[in-house]
Amino acid sequence: MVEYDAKTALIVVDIQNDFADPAGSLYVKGGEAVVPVANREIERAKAAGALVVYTQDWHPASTPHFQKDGGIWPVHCVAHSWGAQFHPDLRVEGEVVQKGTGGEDGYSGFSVRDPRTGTVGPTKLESLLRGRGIERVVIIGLATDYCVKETALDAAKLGFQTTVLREGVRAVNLQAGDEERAFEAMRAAGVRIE
Ligand code: VGL
Ligand code: ZN
Repeated sequence: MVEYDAKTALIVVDIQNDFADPAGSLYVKGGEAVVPVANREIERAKAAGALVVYTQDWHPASTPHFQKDGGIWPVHCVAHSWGAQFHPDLRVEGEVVQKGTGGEDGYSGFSVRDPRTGTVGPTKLESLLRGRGIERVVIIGLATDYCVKETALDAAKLGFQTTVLREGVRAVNLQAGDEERAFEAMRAAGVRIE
């Protein structure tokens, strides 16, 4: 069981319809199962005075992130669409950090990357955490092998003590084994898998 306090932030990654609803365009198998886990952790975090923040994949209708525009993904999480909305059962009580809004790949909650130029820029997440004196982060959400992994790797690199709650994440597994490789990469970077 992870412990929360005022210097800990719970980061809830991309629990949006396109990933978490079986009818979503990039449905992650078992994605809906993370919703009650997230709600339980949000409750525990809040009770302990921890910060709760949410990330939201938020793409324009056309972006090189999408297959149809030269990328690898089906169209998903288009700004303001049903698929981009948080799962209706998710408790949303905290600040939301949107990523990919300018057509970038936004895998990490901390940074976005222009797929054409490779330029990486920050989101508001780090300054939000620093402003609250956060030292530790707990990460849950979707998907283990993309946004959860990249968010956890960035968090560890930025010096936050980082824990990923295994029960609260699910993987895309585009290739067999991606999930295990993601856990390995996170562990190698000093992330605790709980
Ligand atoms: C994600 C693929 C494309 C994620 C976002 O949230 O893990 N995966 N965009
Ligand atoms: Zn995306």
